[in-house]
Amino acid sequence: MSFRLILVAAVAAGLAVPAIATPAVELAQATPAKPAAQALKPVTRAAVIQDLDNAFKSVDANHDGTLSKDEISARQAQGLQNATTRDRQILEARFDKLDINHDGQLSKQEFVAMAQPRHAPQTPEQLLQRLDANKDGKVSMEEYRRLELDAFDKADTNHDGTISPQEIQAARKK
Ligand SMILES: [Ca+2]
Ligand SMILES: [Ca+2]
Ligand SMILES: [Ca+2]
Repeated sequence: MSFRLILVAAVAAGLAVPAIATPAVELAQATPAKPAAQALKPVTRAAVIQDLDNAFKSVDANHDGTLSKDEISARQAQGLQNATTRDRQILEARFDKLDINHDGQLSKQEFVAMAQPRHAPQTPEQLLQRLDANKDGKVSMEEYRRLELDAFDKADTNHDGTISPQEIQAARKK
């Protein structure tokens, strides 16, 4: 529970999130990374819904209001590709720093090759199964919101519709 909440807070705050996440977060993650925010900020329920809905719409390629396995699969592939590209950029930058004397002991190609293509922690089928509450084989926007909002509501202990920095801290300690 506390883990999921941290994800909710992190996503809403635009922070980088760990690789393991709720399905909705995992898909949301597949969108290009937002710049990292520094301090914890209050997170409103409305903002969480807005983020989830935006993520949902970006996955819903044919705009029919539900997410099919193919749409989930396509987004996963796109996200993994972005992540792999980021890995390579980081490694290239690291190499440029290390290779001070340019003696060619380790070729850039070999070094960058260490970045293996990423693998999704869950198959599209598994993601669909976790999100698809009514088991009709598609994910509705309501279903997409559910896991995250459950976590949000548990964390919002005074039920004012906002997770304050204090509530975020409290949930982390649980
Ligand atoms: Ca669709
Ligand atoms: Ca469904
Ligand atoms: Ca609150």
